[in-house]
Amino acid sequence: MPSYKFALTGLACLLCGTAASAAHLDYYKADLFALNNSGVSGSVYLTFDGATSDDPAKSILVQVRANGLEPGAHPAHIHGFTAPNKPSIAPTADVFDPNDASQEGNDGDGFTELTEGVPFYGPILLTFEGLSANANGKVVYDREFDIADGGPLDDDVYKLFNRETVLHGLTTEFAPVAVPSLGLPNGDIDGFTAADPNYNAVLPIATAKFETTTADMMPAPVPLPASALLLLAGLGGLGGFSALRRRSA
Ligand SMILES: [Cu+2]
Repeated sequence: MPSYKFALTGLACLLCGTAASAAHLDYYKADLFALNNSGVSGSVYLTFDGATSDDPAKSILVQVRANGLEPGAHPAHIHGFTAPNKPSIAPTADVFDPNDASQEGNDGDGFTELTEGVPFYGPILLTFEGLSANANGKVVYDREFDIADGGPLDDDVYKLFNRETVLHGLTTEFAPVAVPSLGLPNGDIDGFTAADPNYNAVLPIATAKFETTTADMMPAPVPLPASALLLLAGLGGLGGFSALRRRSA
């Protein structure tokens, strides 16, 4: 009987362990809507990795696959409100006409500026650090971020379908305008006053709200750069070589 009992306990523990280690993943996708005639297209994907009994840490994997950006670094974020379940709204053409000065908070200068977008989508909740476009204006970005338990990006508390992504940064030929309240020397644009071409780092270029999706809709991870592959091949080669030496010795 002791051996039977041991076997049963072992089986129970095995099942228990399987359940505990099962990942708690939620998937979201935002199909980008171009703002300010940026020509940007693509999608932003989130994989929320929630707590399990053997791994209480929470994280979000951010994946951006986009085209049509100016080459170089771009600010990009998840925006949202900290009030429970208050959804962000994408300032797309159906809710915000940048030429309509009669709309509250709209200067009617043809641009959807940061200061006009924030009331719709809320403050920054997460910055996609290190995001940049290559020489062809393409972004392929994967990065995982730790998420505070109970914080505004904890999908268990504030569902991520209430959140929104915004990509920023565009060169225009209009006069930059300071936004002292945000500490930005050129955070706005006077779309009525022509100027030399100048880069406005915070001008929104694309936005979208996240929608729930499934694992099969997520992009493949960023392939390793060629240098990393060479290094791995080199390490593998060395390992193979030493194994060969051990055998022949
Ligand atoms: Cu932003």
